[in-house]
Amino acid sequence: IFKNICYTLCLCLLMSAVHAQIKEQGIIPQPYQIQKNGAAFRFSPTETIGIGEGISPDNLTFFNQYFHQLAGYSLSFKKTTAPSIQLNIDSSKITEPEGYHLAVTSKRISIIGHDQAGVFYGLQSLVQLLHQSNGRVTVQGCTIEDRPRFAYRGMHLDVCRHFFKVDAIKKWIDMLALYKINTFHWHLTDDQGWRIEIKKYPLLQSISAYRDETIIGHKKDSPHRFDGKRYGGYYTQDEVKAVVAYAAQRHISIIPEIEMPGHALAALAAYPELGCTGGPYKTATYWGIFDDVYCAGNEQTFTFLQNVLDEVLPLFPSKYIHIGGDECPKTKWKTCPKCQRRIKDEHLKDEHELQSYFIGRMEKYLNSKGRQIIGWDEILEGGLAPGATVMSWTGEEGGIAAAKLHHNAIMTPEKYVYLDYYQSLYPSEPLAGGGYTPLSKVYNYEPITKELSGDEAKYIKGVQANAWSEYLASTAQAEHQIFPRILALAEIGWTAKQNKSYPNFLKRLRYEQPLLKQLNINAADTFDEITD
Ligand code: TNX
Repeated sequence: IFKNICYTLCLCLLMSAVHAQIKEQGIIPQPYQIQKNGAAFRFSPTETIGIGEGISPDNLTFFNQYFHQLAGYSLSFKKTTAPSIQLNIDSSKITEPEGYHLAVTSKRISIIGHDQAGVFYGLQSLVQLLHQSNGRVTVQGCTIEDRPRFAYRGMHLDVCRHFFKVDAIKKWIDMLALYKINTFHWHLTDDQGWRIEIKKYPLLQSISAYRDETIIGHKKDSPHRFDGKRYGGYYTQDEVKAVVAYAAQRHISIIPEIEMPGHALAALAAYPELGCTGGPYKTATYWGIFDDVYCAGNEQTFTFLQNVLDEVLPLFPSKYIHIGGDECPKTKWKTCPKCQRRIKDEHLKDEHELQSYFIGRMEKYLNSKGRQIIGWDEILEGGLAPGATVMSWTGEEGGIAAAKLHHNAIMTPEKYVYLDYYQSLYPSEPLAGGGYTPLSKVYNYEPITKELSGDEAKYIKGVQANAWSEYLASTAQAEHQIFPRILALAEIGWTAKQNKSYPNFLKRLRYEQPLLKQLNINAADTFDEITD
């Protein structure tokens, strides 16, 4: 009897723990307003979702993907009104772009979005509220009113230092969508590899996409791992198109980055006539900054880049094209007769103004094709191109300066939001980039600094976390660096400032971790500083 009582007691305790878990479960990023009502909606396989006027079934396909994993069955939907689950668009009721209203009672789930994206984000919140227990899928009762703080919520991924296959990219795009991130910045060209097929320049595929060794280590002299094999790869244009379409279904815009005038060694290895000295050059086999860059005095450079962009633009419908602009040493330009002639002919003061000339010229070209440019904050040097958006990485100063000049800016300061940096001080952390950006530091980053007036602050369009891949030698390692810190970034981008709280975020993260596991994400669990 005693044994039985103990058993029952344990069971009761367990049940209440499960119940508590359901109650505590939350959403990342934290919604604008959320009120729980203690009810629970129970799904059954016969349920049909009614989708209102103008809602794309794509929104639901994505939801069903998660739902199926959890429940073992999918929900069917029809273009009508349904008694229990209903999705609608109503921009007069929900006034903010990407905003939505979600209401769950024991009898009914309703999502109203301002637009398609709003409905989609309502469904993402629903995914995070779903709970499975004893084979039953339930969602806790609540009323949510939600909308983003910033229009631009991004993640960058460098696929040059290490290459990631299309399947991995798609998997991560799914994750970004789940956390309401709407921009994927795809860093496609760099010294260590050129990763996008350009049909007019086949040597970019046969030479620039590969390097001699696989390397792990920093700079030339630090510990290397040479395995003697050719390393590399690239995405075909068909693959790129497929990824862009996949992302668009998930309300993510992909911004391609074609680096110029620096970080160009891989391209120069194939087309040495584009460098100041004429080469020969080799695709870089270690990390860092290299003196050999595109020659700014050579017309062929501009022809090459314009031809490249002519093939890139049709693949990416994004408003923005990233042209790099960072870390471009001026050493070769200083002694290059063609560059010096250009400085003279264009009445430029120095090599910094030559960089500005370079970017300005490329901006004009892209504008003529209906696109806007984004560049790293070094594009401020020597004068900012007229319509450029600044991506502020060296600090926040670049973004502040841009906003004061009434240029759009995106904050991505390395000190706070670099995902290649260490996230904990545990000795078990794998080799990472030189900085330290633990979860709390990412979370507490505030993109609107006090130097900006209310009017100037409007030019800060949002935030982005950057995953440089020098040390991301595998998809598992990439996931370890990206998750869970990208969830903190998502909350900076989406959640109203007054609703942010790190302790509360950590609580919600605890309930998010099983979902990350279930989705096969190798998230770090030693993600914060040792506090003793
Ligand atoms: C700086 S951030 C770079 C990258 C490196 C990164 C390493 C930026 C615009 N340039 O080329 O990969 O540091 O953290």
